[in-house]
Amino acid sequence: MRTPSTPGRPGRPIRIKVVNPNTTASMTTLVEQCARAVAGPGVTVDAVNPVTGPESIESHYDEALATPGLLAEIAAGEVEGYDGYVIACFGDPGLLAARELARGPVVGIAEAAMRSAGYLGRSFSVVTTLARTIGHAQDIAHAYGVASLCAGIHACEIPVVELERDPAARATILAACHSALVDDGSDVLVLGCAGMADLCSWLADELGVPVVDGVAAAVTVVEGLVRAGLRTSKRGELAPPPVKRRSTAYA
Ligand code: 2AL
Repeated sequence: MRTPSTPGRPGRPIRIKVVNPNTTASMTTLVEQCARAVAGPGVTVDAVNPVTGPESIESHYDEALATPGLLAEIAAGEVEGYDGYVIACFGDPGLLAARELARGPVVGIAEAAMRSAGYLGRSFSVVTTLARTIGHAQDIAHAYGVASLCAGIHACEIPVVELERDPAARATILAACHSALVDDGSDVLVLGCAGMADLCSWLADELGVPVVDGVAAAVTVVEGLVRAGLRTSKRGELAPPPVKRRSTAYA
């Protein structure tokens, strides 16, 4: 029998950098706790957020403003020696640009959650923050090729920063998840915001269906890809961006 080989696998602990692209440090702490909770032995996870940019991302404008800070964190991560990255915002802002900068895998939480949900049931429903983010979530579900599995995307109408502050948030999200499952006839629930990550197992117990938190899903995927010695392809579209003059922090 041939000896299995895993080319490019790091011969040291795997280091994953989780970037919360908004500037709310308390949310970064929550995301880091949830990310570390699923990381395997010998895996270190550090969560960071940019110092400049919006406090939350719930519009196309927010996404555009958050992306330079996110990319600066990816570029810094390459110098710091991280093996892979998670983009911890459900719109997956800057995902393809981040892949151009990184050698290791870069996984967005929406992509990881929606793809993982496809393994767990016939169809999934998403419960997100504001209704204005639904169109973008639909767009990326199409882009990832999983739109046919997505039975519906629903808003709880709680702004991102209120997820931590609003004492009624848990009950509102639970009610939104319950009616999403009933309305859509789906059998898996996807959480549509990194700020909901800490509610995942409680919601699964309450709802009696698998609940996928994208932070946990993305960490698991990055860890698995790195363990398997797999990195971002540098052959074509995701090769490093062309060298040119750029007046940005990360050029
Ligand atoms: C998010 C998220 O995950 N982080 C953030 O700032 N906004 N998603 C959302 N649907 O509002």
